[in-house]
Amino acid sequence: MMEGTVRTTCPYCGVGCGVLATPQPDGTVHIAGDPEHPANFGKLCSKGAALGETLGLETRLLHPQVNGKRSSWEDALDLIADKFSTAIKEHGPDSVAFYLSGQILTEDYYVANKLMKGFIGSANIDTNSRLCMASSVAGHKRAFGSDTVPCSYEDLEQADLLVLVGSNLAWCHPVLHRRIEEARAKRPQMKLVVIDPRETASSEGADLHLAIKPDADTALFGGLLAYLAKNGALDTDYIQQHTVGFSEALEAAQAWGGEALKRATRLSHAELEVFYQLFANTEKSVTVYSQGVNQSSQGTDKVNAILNCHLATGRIGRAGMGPFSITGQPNAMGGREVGGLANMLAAHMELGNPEHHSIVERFWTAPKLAREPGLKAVELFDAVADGRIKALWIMGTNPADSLPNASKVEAAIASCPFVVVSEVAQQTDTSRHANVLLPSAAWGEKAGTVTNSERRISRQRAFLDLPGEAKPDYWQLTQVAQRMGFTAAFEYGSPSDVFCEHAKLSAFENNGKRDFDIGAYAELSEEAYDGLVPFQWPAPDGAKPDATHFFGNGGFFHADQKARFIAMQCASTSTSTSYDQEPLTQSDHLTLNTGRLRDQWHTMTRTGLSSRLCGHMPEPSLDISPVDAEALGLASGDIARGRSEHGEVLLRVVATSRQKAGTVFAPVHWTDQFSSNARIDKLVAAELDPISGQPAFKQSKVSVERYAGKAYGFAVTRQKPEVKGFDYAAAVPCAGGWRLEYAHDRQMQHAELQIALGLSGAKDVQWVQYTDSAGGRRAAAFEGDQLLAVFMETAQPVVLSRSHLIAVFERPRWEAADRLSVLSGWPSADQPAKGAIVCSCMNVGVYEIQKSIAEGAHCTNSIGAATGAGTNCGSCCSELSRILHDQSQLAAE
Ligand SMILES: Nc1nc2c(c(=O)[nH]1)N[C@H]1C(S)=C(S)[C@@H](COP(=O)(O)OP(=O)(O)OC[C@H]3O[C@@H](n4cnc5c(=O)[nH]c(N)nc54)[C@H](O)[C@@H]3O)O[C@H]1N2
Ligand SMILES: Nc1nc2c(c(=O)[nH]1)N[C@H]1C(S)=C(S)[C@@H](COP(=O)(O)OP(=O)(O)OC[C@H]3O[C@@H](n4cnc5c(=O)[nH]c(N)nc54)[C@H](O)[C@@H]3O)O[C@H]1N2
Ligand code: SF4
Ligand SMILES: [Mo]
Repeated sequence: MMEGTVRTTCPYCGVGCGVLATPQPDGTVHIAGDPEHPANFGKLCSKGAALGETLGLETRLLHPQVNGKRSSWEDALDLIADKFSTAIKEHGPDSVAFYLSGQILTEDYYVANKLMKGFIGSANIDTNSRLCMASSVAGHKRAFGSDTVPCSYEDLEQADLLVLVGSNLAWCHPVLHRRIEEARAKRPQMKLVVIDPRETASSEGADLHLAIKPDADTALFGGLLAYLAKNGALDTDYIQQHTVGFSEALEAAQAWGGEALKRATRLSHAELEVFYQLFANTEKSVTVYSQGVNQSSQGTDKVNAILNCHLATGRIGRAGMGPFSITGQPNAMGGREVGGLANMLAAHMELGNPEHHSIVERFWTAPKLAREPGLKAVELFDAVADGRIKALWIMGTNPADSLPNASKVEAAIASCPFVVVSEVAQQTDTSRHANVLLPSAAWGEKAGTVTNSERRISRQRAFLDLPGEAKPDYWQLTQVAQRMGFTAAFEYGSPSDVFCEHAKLSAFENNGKRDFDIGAYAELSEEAYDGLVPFQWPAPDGAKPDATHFFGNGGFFHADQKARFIAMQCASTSTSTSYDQEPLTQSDHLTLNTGRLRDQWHTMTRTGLSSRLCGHMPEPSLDISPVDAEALGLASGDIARGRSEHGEVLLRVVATSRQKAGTVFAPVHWTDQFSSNARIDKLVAAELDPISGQPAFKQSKVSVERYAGKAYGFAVTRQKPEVKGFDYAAAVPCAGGWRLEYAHDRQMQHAELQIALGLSGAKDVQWVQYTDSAGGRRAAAFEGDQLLAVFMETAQPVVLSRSHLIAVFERPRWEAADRLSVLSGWPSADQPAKGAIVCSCMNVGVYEIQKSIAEGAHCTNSIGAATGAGTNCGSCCSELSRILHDQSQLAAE
């Protein structure tokens, strides 16, 4: 390791990669993968590799604020304690709430949960994990009696069949995807099946892609269960010894005849047969699933349909086998472990279970233990909207953007009498409505632990000083708790005190009765905590269990130690009747699917700071099938208005055969901070899974129509543009400044544009401009010899080389004679254009990749050799394959 290097863990996805961070003398931080971390063995994806570019303080919240004015910590904390105490006194404990995040650390989470459930006496503490993992939690608990993920990452490499259901692993868990790719390269017999309504980077290299009808997963896995029974692929011993309810589940699954199954899934007999046969014949099978499963009004049923098939074949808890719910956020698992959901207690104990109440009550010496479940995320914000919640504390999440029916949620937050937001970013769509803003310590400044998808607990360590007056989240909570009168229970000297207490509680009166036990870590010294090496649970005190799997020999956590099969009434899949009409070309019948892009993280407060990451997909897009696009008069590059009964957005159209007719796809990432009108959750209805309370984010009914603007522009500016004034606008950083795409219903006045382009502060602006014969405008603003902004605007979507204009912008000085050349919009013949950036690490564009293929590159390696693309983190390799594939098809035509 380099001198000064600190071992820590990536703050993004649930893979939980180990990171080596080395602060440099010039203030930058060198970032590398930790070769010793068992999640990534040195690898990082594009987001992890760019962490060093997101540590700047320009957009950080650095001081507490009360009602928009800077305040001292003392005053802010006193005020919070007073408002919470008053609300509790006047309206009872259920009039206050915490809304937290799978991105805060276990220590933060533990303190918040203890304060709310043990001392305030309410269970109104929920988190964005409700939007993320709640259906998996509910499915696990129904089947296993506990929220246990039975697999480890090694299983992914040891399997002979991997089934990805509703998971775009290549973009959302890229390092796991790379590990799988490498395992497949070594063992080509290993098969990969992807079940996803659209083609994705993950389906690119799959042996089989089932473009299933949205939400038909319960039917698909019900059909599989029936097939396994019919074809002698059951493990009858396992079923007999370790489970109950098999015959009822099978009977329900058998209700699906061949035709009904085909109609429900929109898959052919051949497709179903190939998948079912593969699964039946491959003992070492792992089913990986994520939001295409969880985020559905039948998410819990989908989970149990998958678990049923693994229980029926006894393929669980052995090497290379099992159902594997992959978590999204870096500490989604830690949040579940401390009980940070409204329907859990602590350390995987339950509300509503008197024995558990007693354990936790005595352990905490809790004066007022909550015994009933609290409000789940969507209900919680309903209660904010109708005035039941008088004081709300939001920490590490941005609900004004990420909850369904986002405009309503934002209005609810705005109307709440008292809102605290703990944030690292100066302004978010949520924090603009806060009464009190608390500056939180960010990644690299705070210390604690996170648990990744395979139950591995790793340390996050600080390698930077706390900037401004920022303070860790757990500290903020302890200070308020103490001011509310709960001094003794919240006197922690450091995160390690919190961690040890959490570990102790996990072991307290446990004796193997509860899955979550990390008693071996209950007595860590400060030094031992500092040096903690990543470990997997269970880790009870005393003998370390030899296996890292659960349930290979039964041992479930229901009272009889047996797993439950769940009988799913297959009729439940027919609720989504609109999918039966195909192809769906009626504009008011499109199903909106939403999800993630490779290089952005959620609401972009951090990844939106890296120009490299922002180069990948710089606009809020709407993927639509060519059939629907044609029917609606839309072409790629147009702007479309998406509308539901809850709101509307404007998005850039991408017509692509990856999208099936009747469905559209939009990314989740865009907020008012980067776009004028693209917050996708404004469209999404708050339809919930009745068991888990998780919203159905992937199946909204929307209409789509062409937006007929009068002016379409592209600009590059030095200062952050003001996106608000445009109908459509998206602005992200690029090398040397900001890139802006916009569309408006009229040509803007020059003065308006000047403001929008961030030029209002510039003193001596000189414009170079011309208007072409079609009325298009091109202009560049200079101050002295510096280029401040350049824009090109036409009556139709702008065709020009964006990458060229961005490159032009990087030139430090402009002589008067050269200035007009800025306005050409295309590079001269000796400077080839890059095209849209595909490889963000090496800054390689699609034109360069296409050129290398035309010149003979025939695989991702040879593209890499010619252009550098894919040679660093490898996150773009599936896109390179896609370009190769498309290009070779073109050549064959
Ligand atoms: N780059 C990046 N990575 C991330 C994140 C990020 O913001 N950016 N966020 C992290 C978080 S918190 C999470 S939760 C994970 C999410 O990780 P994923 O679940 O892999 O990501 P999504 O893109 O939300 O959705 C996955 C897929 O589900 C498919 N799908 C939609 N409906 C259905 C259906 O009915 N059935 C099936 N079988 N599939 C369906 C979608 O088409 C989509 O491709 O990613 C994590 N990783
Ligand atoms: N339509 C649709 N909507 C979705 C989804 C979908 O697939 N489709 N997915 C859902 C899912 S799975 C998820 S997980 C959510 C994610 O949605 P959110 O949780 O709302 O999104 P983030 O941008 O991750 O919000 C994290 C916030 O915490 C701040 N932050 C970062 N570090 C710290 C810290 O250390 N302390 C504090 N206090 N704050 C910090 C960040 O600046 C940011 O504002 O979105 C959900 N919404
Ligand atoms: S895969 Fe990427 S985002 Fe996820 S933990 Fe690893 S480096 Fe971070
Ligand atoms: Mo998530």
